Amino acid sequence: MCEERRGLIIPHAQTGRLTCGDGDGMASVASRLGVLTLVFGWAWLAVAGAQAAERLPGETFRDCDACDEMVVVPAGQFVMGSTVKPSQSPPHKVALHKDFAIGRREVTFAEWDRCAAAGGCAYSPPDQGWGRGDRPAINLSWSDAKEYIAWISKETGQRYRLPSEAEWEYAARADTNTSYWWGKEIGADHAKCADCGDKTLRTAPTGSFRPNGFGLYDTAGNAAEFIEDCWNPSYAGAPADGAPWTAGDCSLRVLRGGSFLDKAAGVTSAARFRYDYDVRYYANGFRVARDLK
Ligand SMILES: [Ca+2]
Repeated sequence: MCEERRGLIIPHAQTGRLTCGDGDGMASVASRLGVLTLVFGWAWLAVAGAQAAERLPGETFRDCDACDEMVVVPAGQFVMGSTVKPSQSPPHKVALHKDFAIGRREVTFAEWDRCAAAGGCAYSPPDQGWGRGDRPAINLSWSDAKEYIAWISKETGQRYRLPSEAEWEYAARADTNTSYWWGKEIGADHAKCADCGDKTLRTAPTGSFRPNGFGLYDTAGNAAEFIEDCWNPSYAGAPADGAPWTAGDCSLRVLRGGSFLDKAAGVTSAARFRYDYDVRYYANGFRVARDLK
């Protein structure tokens, strides 16, 4: 009887001979060699495929030429929230156990319009006369965002989703614990907001400012970003594992990062807002996240 493990025939480690019984004839050995080649060929292809699918933290990629540019964010721990406002309290430890991918930019009008043209997104939001292209798609509700998520998932065969609130803040902080990822003060020309230097009250093309340490653009300001979680007025009882908070007032959803309309306090890494899930507003958009294999 040959040595077999989980359906694989194991070659002898030293001689290369099959560890078959003495009674096997040459035809039988040749047949088994053929099986061996086939099995190990499949095994090699499986390993090569797994390696090709593996993405490393910091790696950027797109699932298609016109798809959202994604960046891989490493698993890790951080302290979420702040003591500045009751809605941001209490600060609490969150551990994200898996790497995940998140959009480097807010979903742009170009990306949204592709979804609309394909019939995946029913609504074509107005751009306030500021232009489309690389500007963040605005005038969107949480429900609109979910339509885009469903469409891009189907188109690419990947599991896109909205970020959880914990994932969003972790990615926005990028290993910082200051009010802004760039430091303690709002300063000038770090983001698009009402206190950020250029005071024109409109969006900027995504990626107009330096990205944070994880490679994300415009987490602070520009378009406010819907995330998956239901609204809760504080973090008492919040998940500690990075999962979305599915309990609470789910007719309200959370917006993060503030927008071009907000002053300094509204665009901190800890700032939170709530909005009706089905109401559109000209400061509100979103960015996507995606599971890795
Ligand atoms: Ca933003």
